Amino acid sequence: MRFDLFSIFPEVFDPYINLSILKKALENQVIEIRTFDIRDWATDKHHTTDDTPFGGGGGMVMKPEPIFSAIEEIEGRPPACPVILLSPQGELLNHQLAEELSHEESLALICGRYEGVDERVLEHLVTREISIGDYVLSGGELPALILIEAITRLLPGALGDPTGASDDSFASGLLEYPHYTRPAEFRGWKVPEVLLSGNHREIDSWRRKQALKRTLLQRPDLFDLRKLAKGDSKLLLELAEEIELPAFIKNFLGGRE
Ligand code: 9D3
Repeated sequence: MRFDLFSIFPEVFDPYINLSILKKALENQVIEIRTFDIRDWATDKHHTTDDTPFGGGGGMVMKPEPIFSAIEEIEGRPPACPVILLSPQGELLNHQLAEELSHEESLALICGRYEGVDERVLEHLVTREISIGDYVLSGGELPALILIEAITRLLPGALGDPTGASDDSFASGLLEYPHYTRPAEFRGWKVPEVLLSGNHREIDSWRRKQALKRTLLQRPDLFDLRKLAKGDSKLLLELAEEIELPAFIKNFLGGRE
């Protein structure tokens, strides 16, 4: 899969790209990343990429011409791939969106700066607008790297591990169970007995119950009744004795008795 990054700060990508999982995926030719400086397509003497907003008000707006020229020269006119603008107004990135985009051959990612981008870029060039969450950043560069990493992890061969990302927590709709490693006792805090038992049926059941419990307590919004497995009703009934279950879980359990 190819990612083409368009930014006025293309140099910020290199240090992160050449690390970690992205580096491995690049070496294994699972992905290709090209970075482009939008400034290279600005035609005036000072290579201007921004200007003051029509109608007044503070801040600067990214000019349309250099962005159109850059994207059309690299991706064709009209572009042959999805053109994504990273923006605070976009749809929120999640596992499902990353999974959907992982099936594309190629993506063009535009990283905005300043107060925003001239609306004609959104109307006539961009096919999709994506945000990474409801907080203010200074530009789309870090969001673009986050999007690339989230997608790359889902590509076959990107993780050294043959199981890949299929059992990743957000694919299952549940948060992960608690993890422990040696020592079995640290400052008097013991690892749960069941994990030392060697009984893998019991361990699997304990982990599943903990994953259900955590999700219900910390991220009930993630909980998807359609993704529940066979033994889960029994585990949820046990959890009803330990925590106050959300109403939708009580209804679900009630409806099965
Ligand atoms: C002050 C009003 N802001 C609108 C919410 C203006 C504004 C804030 C931040 C305009 C641009 C930006 C720069 N941010 C991004 O380009 C961005 C972003 C983000 O700030 N948060 C979450 N995801 C993203 S993706 C791109």
